[in-house]
Amino acid sequence: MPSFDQIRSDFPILDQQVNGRPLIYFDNAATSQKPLAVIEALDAYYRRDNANVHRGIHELSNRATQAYEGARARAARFLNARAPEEIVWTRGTTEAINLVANTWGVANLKPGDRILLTEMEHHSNLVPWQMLAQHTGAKLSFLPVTGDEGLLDVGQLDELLTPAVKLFAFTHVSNTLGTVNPVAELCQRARAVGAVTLVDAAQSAGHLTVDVQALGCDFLVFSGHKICGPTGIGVLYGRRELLEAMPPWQGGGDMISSVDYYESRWNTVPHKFEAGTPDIAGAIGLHAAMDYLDRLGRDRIFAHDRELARLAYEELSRLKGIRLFGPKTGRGGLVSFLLEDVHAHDIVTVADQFGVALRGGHHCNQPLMKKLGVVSTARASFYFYNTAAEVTRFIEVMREIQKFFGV
Ligand code: 7TS
Repeated sequence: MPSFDQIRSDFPILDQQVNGRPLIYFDNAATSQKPLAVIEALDAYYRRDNANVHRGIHELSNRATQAYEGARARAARFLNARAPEEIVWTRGTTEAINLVANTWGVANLKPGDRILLTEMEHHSNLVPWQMLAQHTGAKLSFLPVTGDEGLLDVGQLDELLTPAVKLFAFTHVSNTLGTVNPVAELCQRARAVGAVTLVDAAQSAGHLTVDVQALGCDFLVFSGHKICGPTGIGVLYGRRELLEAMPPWQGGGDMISSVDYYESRWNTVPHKFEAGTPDIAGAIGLHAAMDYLDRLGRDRIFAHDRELARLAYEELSRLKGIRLFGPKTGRGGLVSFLLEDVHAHDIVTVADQFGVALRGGHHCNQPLMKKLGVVSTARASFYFYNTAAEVTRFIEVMREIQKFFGV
């Protein structure tokens, strides 16, 4: 097994200077970089095998179909789903959540029902449910976050998780706070009142082992681009009985079994949810990414990311006037913070001058920002190709920024 230092050469993009300094890429929660194995899988597909899927009987179409369906089987193994039919390809986390809202949600929710979310959801696990609530007359409730420490106030579930709750949707790892939520416990609590669960694994699937059977969730979603795969491809895992009972969403080619002028019959799952020519190359690239991550070992990746986050948190907490968000211990691989008297965008702009890529803003968590009483934070998010030396350099840069702004 390669060490994490050796794998840097698998990522050509990391070997460059930005503003005259070696690039330190700490914006992995937004999107990860891609290893050669993924870039080469895309290249090989387009050079050798490119054709449409599920329709030709010629050699190239057979190859493309096999590769596309092979990637689905790989995604099922990646999540320990019971069968490839439980994997629906989507454009990403956002589209997967919209698919569930517009199919399962529209079919199952009625006035008086409740959708339970948490106060730390990304807009993509909030806005589709607001739209669904408007459409169906269902109401939203929120499991609170405990302030700057950013834990879910699980004690409030007794009150919030009533039989009126038909869906409990929550994130596995918070993209702003770094909190790692107790998914198995939350799913079990939801099941006890008959609620369906949706886990947003956008920030977890590429960082730690995600086993849908062990977690006991009904739906789980993630994006390929955050786990070393290409943009434009993502996964909706759904329990087969649920997927089979759901109406389709988009209509078109591939999602039907037969079509008449006035009506059609639907294809079997998962094809019922995949209208039109899909992102074949994306699925193939994501297959290579999943192989790559599992060769490294997701448990090792998580241990590495967490150690960098722990180090960054500890070093940042020594800075004068720092405000840190999220749990003190047990966080995932990212740190959100503010330096007194310096706007988050200024931190990010000046860090960029030193070659350090951070993110500053509301991180698609506007309601959470309001709750924390801020408009934005700066965020450093780590992955397995980042090093402790980069964290040390990042802290030096933060000191430079404090000097620059006279803090
Ligand atoms: N859910 C969570 C928890 C996320 O962090 C993100 C993206 C999404 C959903 C949406 O994923 P998409 O691939 O469909 O866009 N989060 C971030 C971020 O933290 N910075 O940029 C994107």
